[in-house]
Amino acid sequence: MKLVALLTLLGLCVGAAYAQSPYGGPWTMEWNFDSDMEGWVGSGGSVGWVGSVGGRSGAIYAPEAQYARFDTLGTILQNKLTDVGSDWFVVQCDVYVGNDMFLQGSGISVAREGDYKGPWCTGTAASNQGMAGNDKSWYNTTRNKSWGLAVGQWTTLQIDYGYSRPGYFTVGYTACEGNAAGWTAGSWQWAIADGHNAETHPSQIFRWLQIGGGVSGAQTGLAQAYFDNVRVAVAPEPGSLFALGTGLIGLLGGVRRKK
Ligand SMILES: [Ca+2]
Repeated sequence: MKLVALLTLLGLCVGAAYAQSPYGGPWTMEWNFDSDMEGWVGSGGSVGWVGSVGGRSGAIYAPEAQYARFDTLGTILQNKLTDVGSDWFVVQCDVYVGNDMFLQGSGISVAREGDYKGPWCTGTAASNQGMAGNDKSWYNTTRNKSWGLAVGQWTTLQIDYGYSRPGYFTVGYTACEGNAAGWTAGSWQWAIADGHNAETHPSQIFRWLQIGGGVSGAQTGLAQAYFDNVRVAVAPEPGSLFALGTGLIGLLGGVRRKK
C-alpha cells in the first residue's frame, strides 16, 4: 500500500510538471450513460436518453437550446468546483452531432447558483465551425478558435479550471479523427490556452454541471447534439495528500530501518 501511495504521489508530481498536456485523469466522478441518464435532469421535453448513437452505447440527447444538468450538492464534488485556495477542477465530455450538422452553440458548462454563470465551452456558428470559451462569472472576453470542429465523429470538450496553470482557465477540444483544416487526429486545439491570461474567478464555487445547448447562458444552441462520458476531476482533499505524505514518510522510514 505504501508503494502505491508513493507511486501515486510521484504521478501527481509528473502531472504537475507536464501541465501543458491536457488533463487525462484520474477522475473523481464519471458518467457513461450506458443504461440511463444517471442523475442528470433535462431542461425540456426533447432531452432524453438514447441506447446507441455514433457507434457508442448510451448517451444523452440534448438538442438545440435544451440541456441536461447535474447538481453536485451532496456529492463528492460539492464545494470542489473552484480554483480557490489549492483547489482546481477539470470537466470534459464527448459530443457527437452526426454527419450533416455542426456543434453550433452546444457544449458543456459549469454553473454557479442563481444566474448559472461559469466557465463554458461550446461550438461556434456553422460559418466558422470552431469553438468558443469563457467564464461569464468573472472573465468577460469570449475567445474563439475558428475551424477544426469536425462532423460525423465524437469530439471531446474540456474545461481546465486552474489545473494546467493555477489562477487561469483553459478551454479546448480534440479533433478526434482529424479534419479538413489539417489538424491531426487526436490532437488538442485550444480556444483559451495558458497564454490567453484568462483568470479564474478568485472566490467562486460552482454547483452545477451542464451539457447541451444554451449552456453558455448567451448563445442559443442549434445543434442536434449527443453527449457521452462526462468526466470530472477535482483537487485531492488535503486529508488524502496528508495520508500520501504520511505513507511516503513511513515508506522512507521502512527503507531506512532495513539498512
Ligand atoms: Ca455511453
